[in-house]
Amino acid sequence: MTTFEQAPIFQCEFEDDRTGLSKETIKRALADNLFYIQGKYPGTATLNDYYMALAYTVRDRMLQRWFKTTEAYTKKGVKVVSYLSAEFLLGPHLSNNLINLGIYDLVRQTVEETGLDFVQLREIEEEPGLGNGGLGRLAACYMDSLSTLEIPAIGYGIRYEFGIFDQEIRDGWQVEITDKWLHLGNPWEIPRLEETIEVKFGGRTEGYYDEKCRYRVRWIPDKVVKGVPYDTPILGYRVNTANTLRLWKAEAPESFEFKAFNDGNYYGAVNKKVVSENITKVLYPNDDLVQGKELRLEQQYFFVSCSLQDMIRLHLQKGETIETFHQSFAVQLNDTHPSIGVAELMRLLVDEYQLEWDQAWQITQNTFGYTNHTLLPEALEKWPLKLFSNLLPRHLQIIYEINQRFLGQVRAKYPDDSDRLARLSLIDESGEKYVRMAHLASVGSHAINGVAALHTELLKQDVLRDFYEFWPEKFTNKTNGVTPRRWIVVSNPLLANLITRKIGTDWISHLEDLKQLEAFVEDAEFRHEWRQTKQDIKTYLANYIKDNHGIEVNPASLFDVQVKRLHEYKRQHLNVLHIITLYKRLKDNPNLEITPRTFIFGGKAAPGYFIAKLIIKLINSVGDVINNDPDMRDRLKVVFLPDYNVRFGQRVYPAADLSEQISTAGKEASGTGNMKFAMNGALTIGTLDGANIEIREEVGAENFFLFGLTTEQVYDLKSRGYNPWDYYNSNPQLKEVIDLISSGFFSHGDTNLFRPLVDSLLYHDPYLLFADYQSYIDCQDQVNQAYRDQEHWTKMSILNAARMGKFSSDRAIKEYCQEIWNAVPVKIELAEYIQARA
Ligand code: PLP
Ligand code: NBG
Repeated sequence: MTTFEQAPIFQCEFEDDRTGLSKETIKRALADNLFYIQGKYPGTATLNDYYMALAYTVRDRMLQRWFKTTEAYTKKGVKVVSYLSAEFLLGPHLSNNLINLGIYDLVRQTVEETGLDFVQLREIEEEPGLGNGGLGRLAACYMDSLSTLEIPAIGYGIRYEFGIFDQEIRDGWQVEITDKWLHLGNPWEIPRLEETIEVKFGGRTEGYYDEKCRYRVRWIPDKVVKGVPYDTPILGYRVNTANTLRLWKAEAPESFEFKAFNDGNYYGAVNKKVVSENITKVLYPNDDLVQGKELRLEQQYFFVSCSLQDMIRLHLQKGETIETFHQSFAVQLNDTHPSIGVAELMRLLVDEYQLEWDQAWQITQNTFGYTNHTLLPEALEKWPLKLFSNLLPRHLQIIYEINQRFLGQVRAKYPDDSDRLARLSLIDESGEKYVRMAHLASVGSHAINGVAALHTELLKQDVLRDFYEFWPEKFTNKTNGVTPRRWIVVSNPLLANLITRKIGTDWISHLEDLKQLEAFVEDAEFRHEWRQTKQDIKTYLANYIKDNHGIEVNPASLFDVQVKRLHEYKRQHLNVLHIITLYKRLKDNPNLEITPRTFIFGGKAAPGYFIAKLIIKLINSVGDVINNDPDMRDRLKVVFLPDYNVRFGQRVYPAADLSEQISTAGKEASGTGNMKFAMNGALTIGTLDGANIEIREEVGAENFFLFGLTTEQVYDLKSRGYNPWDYYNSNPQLKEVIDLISSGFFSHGDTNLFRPLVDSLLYHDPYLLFADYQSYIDCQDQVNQAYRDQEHWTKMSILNAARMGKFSSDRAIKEYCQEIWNAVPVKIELAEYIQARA
């Protein structure tokens, strides 16, 4: 027998008994983690301690995969997709990881055998809310698909200490509460202190001649900040790939300045540290709006510089030379937030690695792809020149150089077109000067894409028209998608089970297989099960609402749901106009037969967006009146559920009968909530906007409730001169509804409360609610009729889910891989004896 002293030191590989998946090893790991990591034993452990022990137990089972994945990517010739995004709205990790590992039931049973309540532990997890909405959630779905498809990938972003605020509703108003998601620790991440990177800010530049007498520029910054990477494994579904999400935290280079400290200036000494660390303190809580704050540009540059330096380091570690950088990394810019990367990569290549400009430019253009996510002018980022040059003086010079060369090309193609030059320039000189970030991204990328077919067309015709005329070949469409793992399997296990009983499990990674469900549409038994499943999920939600918000809702009523960020273009207030219309009808005619409905809302408003906050107040005020009016009985209910986030989405999408996707045509780039609803068997009432159009094409026009003006009609009406008064004066029903709000009926007689909202509609109505009102009401009446025929409704519901294959993020990621990134799968192999255990 070998003794301890005789044991060969490196014989033990990384695998140990904790990688086993038997109940016994899981129980042992739970106990060990509780004791050795949390430092607790069952007598003193809190619920959170148990959750942490469970999370570590699950993470341990991912580490081997993670380690093997990282190792495989260090090989020469492997191209890695680098997804640069200021937001990743991940949602809770635990359930998703259990599903992807294939051990959800096993772990749940094991946990329960130890006497713990699995659901309670699952629900205690704080979700990382590191994003505002659709854009950040898309990044999270794409990370899931990249791993599931075994594509080498790394997500780069910011580790905000405070993510999107928590929302409370007090007296009907939104109140913002700081999101302290890290306060009890984050078991899913591992800091990699040894891979810290330095980022420079401010200062000045100076020219010099290098040893070959070439003119060069160097940047002398006045501040340096450290970027510390925190890594989270992102596991694919039932594969061994675990890609990395690397989020950067800002730290001061030294804890504090000893000189100032010794001189007695204690506050001065720590101040620098505080200022540096502010960079990653908080997520800007704006969706589809930019604020132009210096700290925001600092955040963007900080994470982009850390990430590009990190990529270059990884590339050189493979033994490659800098000239082949673009063969190692395909970098995608998730909107313009990381677009400063174009100038930063040029700076790194030219100033730090001493490449010639033309070669550096070729590498840069080959590296980047740019995804645009918005058509709203207020969301297109531009930075005042002064602010930009103070923070990034070298980058401004580089941008000028890029611009001069680019405009030279434009001039060659369009010799006497100074208007075009001004429109295309990276610098907006029409008034105060700005750097236009969408232009920088477009010039510096080899591919530009929109996120739904209509959106891409509108980019070509409007927002990026001049770029399209100049480089038509750069433009492609990549319609968004969402991951069925989180948005069906994790969030709707009842439906997932029903589907699986009929068609097996392949649909989970090949969503187009849901088509097979069409064969059962005429099967009355199946329809019954489908309807019953929806009913059960609605009952869960109804109980949840009752327990947590004290509102009784009727699970047999039609659940009409609008959950998304509050924004005028998304038109939650159009939905309210419909609710008031129904209310009026019932008041005027108490015995009217109507389809009972529960209107469910959720969503956060940007803290500075007054009208959006007033819309929340209006929803709650209308709800108060309706929910307390005995005439409404069980027929109408209005609930605004606070703090809409990923976890909440998982609860509510599956329970919806009707999905409200009612934005003004031409305003919603794509939408992804629309996809989550339809996959879970909700029918959509929607305009021809964003991905609604493609959803309707897939599910069939007869299974979709369409209303409203088209984008063309919207443009046309606006160009003819839109006057909301015309609609108000000619539509008595609309007039009644608006007058009721104005009269103070929903505001205890206060006629001023909703005046800003009503006036905005009467005098401007920029999102054409009045123009679409009647068409919306008529369409809602059709919904009522349709819902009465439950058999037919169920058929439509099944067909919606069955035809949603296109909207898997797996399909979207395959398109990006083939048409933009040129990336291919790499199979990750585990050690044989681990595979045998798994
Ligand atoms: N916020 C959360 C938490 C989500 O899950 C989603 C879904 O995609 C969104 C926002 C975006 O919703 P929508 O596409 O309806 O704007
Ligand atoms: C949002 C769009 C949505 C779209 C998501 C994801 C921004 C800037 N844009 O329509 O408004 O679904 O991006 O592409 O958040």
